[in-house]
Amino acid sequence: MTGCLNGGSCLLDKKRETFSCSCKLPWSGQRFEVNSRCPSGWVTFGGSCFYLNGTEQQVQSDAHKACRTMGGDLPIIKSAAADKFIFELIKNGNTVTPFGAWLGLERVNVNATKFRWIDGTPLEGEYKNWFDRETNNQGFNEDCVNMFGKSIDNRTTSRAEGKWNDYPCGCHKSLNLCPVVLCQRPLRP
Ligand SMILES: [Ca+2]
Repeated sequence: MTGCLNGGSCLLDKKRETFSCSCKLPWSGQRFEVNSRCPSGWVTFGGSCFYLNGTEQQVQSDAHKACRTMGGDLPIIKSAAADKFIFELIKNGNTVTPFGAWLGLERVNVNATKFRWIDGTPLEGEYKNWFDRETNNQGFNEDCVNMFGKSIDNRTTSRAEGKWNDYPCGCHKSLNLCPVVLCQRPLRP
């Protein structure tokens, strides 16, 4: 891929033989940055590449595997800016569900009170963005985490958009309550 598929502008860095572009997403017209140091079809933000797979994924560990197959992993959010970027991405995806996307954040142990990112960083003392009264560990069964997506059909409140929620690691796909897969990987050197 040498630029945008659907309109946009690119900057070429001849010295490094790389490019970065501001491209429109084909399905929404929203602009995102694309960089030749990411695989084709991925967008970039803050030194990482992101790929939004529009498939609702029932089991968090399967989402994890899907990302690993592509050389990435589930997203890790350590700043308000990255958090905002990821919500923009999922709300402009070609599949939008109120349950948003799986995050790379897990309870340290089943029913433990503490969480850690999949890179091993404890959540304690780091940026966080839980929704009101979360984490609630509903049914003592919420060891994984999703970011709420765009509120549609009144199935979630609009106040929840972009906020985090502890969630069962296996969701109810038949009820359309599943997050989609979003993957993150570093920019190639
Ligand atoms: Ca919860």
